[in-house]
Amino acid sequence: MLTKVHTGLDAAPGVWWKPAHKAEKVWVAIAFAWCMVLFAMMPLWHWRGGQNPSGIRRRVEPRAFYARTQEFAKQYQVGTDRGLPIVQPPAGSDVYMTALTFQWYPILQLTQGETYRLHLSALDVNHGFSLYPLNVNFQIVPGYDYALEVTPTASGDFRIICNEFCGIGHHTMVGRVIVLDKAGQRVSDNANARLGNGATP
Ligand SMILES: [Cu+2]
Repeated sequence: MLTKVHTGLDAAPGVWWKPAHKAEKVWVAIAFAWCMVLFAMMPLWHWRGGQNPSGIRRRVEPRAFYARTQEFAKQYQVGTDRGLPIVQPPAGSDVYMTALTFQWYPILQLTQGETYRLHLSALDVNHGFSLYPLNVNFQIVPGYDYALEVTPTASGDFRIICNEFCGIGHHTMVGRVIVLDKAGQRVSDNANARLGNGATP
């Protein structure tokens, strides 16, 4: 006995479609109108929103940026933590940080209330800058210098987590930013220090 199998190549028997019901049309219209509202809010948020980063983007050669970061680290190095230099730049200066598989180079030591121009870029692949436990997130793309005007508002020992999968050691890619208090002292009893890998130099 031969059973007819419906393959989808032929139209299904019977009336399988019906014109859209009035209610369905109304819902499609509402959904479309809402899409338009959200679409219009994108430029509105860009111009009126307070959450936009103050970033300046410039093209850079990744190796040149890394060389500049190394030069910067050498200039202002004040210590070492497991092979990575701890760098304390003067207030108001240009600060460099390079993301590479699988580290954030170098460790920055900044002062609360001072303003810095932080330059971020990657040496190899895309990385994600996520300052923990604060909600600060940026894409770090090789070939682009992403400069941000930053003023740390809280002292402590912060971690940078890579939030863009970058390879086999991605989960180990944890960086560190130390923010000294206004008197230039390290905050010793700080809960933030225990949130990351808990290292103390
Ligand atoms: Cu990563």
